[in-house]
Amino acid sequence: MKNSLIIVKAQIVTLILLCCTVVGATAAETPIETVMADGSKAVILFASSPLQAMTEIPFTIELKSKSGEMIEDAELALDLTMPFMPMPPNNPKAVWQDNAYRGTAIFTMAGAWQVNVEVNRPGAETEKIIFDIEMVIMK
Ligand SMILES: [Cu+2]
Repeated sequence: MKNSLIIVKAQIVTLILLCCTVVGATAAETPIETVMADGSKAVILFASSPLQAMTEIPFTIELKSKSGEMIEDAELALDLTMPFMPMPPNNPKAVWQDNAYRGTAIFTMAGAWQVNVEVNRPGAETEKIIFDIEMVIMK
């Protein structure tokens, strides 16, 4: 009786582990952080991993103030480029919706990329932040 209980418990644990693995595999994301001028954190989260060229990749950007509050009133201007070569303009929109700035990016080449973001807030100077992307892979 005791043994069968242990077996059932082991099966439940295995099932939970399996579920977590499957969920983890489908929920692959690429988060990249950078720091704003006042030391607060900015995060861009791409909805896939690894990042693949010539693919529409939804992303969210979260900006926090130094006190930890979410910045919701910014206008963002994005410029996607590669650090080691000139690239044609690539300026996806990122609009505030459901607690984050949301948009869709397409990286037109494999390699290292940069997401340059101009943050414009009412009554504040424009701030420029850069997210460094180590690698976008070929499709
Ligand atoms: Cu390039």
